[in-house]
Amino acid sequence: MSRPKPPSPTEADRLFAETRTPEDFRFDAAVARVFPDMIRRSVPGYTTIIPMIEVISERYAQPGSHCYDLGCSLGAATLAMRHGIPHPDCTLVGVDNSRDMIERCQHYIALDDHPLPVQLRCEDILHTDLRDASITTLNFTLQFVPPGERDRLLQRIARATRPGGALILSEKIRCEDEREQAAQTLLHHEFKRANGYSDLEISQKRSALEQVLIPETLAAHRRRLHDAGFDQVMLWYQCFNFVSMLAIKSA
Ligand code: GEK
Repeated sequence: MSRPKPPSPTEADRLFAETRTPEDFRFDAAVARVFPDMIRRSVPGYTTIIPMIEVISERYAQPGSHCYDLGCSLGAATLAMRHGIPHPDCTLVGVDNSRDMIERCQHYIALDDHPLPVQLRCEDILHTDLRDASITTLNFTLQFVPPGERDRLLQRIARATRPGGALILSEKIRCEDEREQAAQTLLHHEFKRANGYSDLEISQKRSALEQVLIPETLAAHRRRLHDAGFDQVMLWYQCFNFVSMLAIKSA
C-alpha cells in the first residue's frame, strides 16, 4: 500500500507579514490556502505527530467501528488514520466547520489512493453525531473550542467510544510554572523565527490568536479526560509547549 499524500505546501504563509488591523484569527479561505505551510512552520512537532497518528490508529481501530478526525482542516490526520486503520469495514469521518477547509480537504482526500472511504462533514464538532467509535483524533482542535464547551465535548466522545478505544488529543498547553511558561514561549518563537517568520509576523499572529486559541495546563487536560470516562491518559509527545496525549477507555 502506498504512503499517505499529506497536504503539501503550495503557497507560503505571508498572512501576517504586513502591518494589519488587529482582528481575531479565522479559518477562512486565505488561511486554508496557506495552511500546510502555516501549520508546519508554526506548530513544533506537527510533522512528527501526523505519522504517529497512523501508528496509533493501526493499534486502536476496531473492526466495523467509526473513526473520527474532529477539526480535520485539510485532512493530514484523516489521511494518516486512513492509512493506519487495518479494517476495511471501518467508517472514517472528518469533521470541520470551515467550509474553505472542507472543500480543500475533499481535494487532498481524492488525490490519495487508499481504498478506505472517507466521509467529510462541514459541521460544528460540538453538534456532530458521534457513535460506536474506536479511535478519535483531536489534533490541535480542542484549543479552539470555547473552554465552557470542552467538558461536554469530551464526555460525548468518551461515551461514543467502545471499550478498548482511544482518543488522540494534541494541544498547545500553558505551563503551571510561570518561568517555564516564559521559557517555552520563547523557544516556540525561536522555532518560528528559525522557520522564517519575522518578529512582526510572530507578534501579529499572536494577537490575532489571543481570544481564539485558549491553552490549558496538562493537569487540566488529564483531569478532564479522566472525568469524561477515559481510564488511562498518557503523554506520548511533547515539543516545547505543544503536546499530544493518548486517552484509552478500558476494555
Ligand atoms: C491537522 N487537525 O492538520 N467545529 C469544527 N471544526 C472546528 C471547530 C468546531 N467547533 N473549532 C475549530 N475547528 C488538523 C489541524 S487546525 C489547528 C487542526 C491549527 C477547526 C478549524 O476550522 C480548523 O480547521 C481546525 O479546527 C484547527 O491535523 O490551525 O492550529
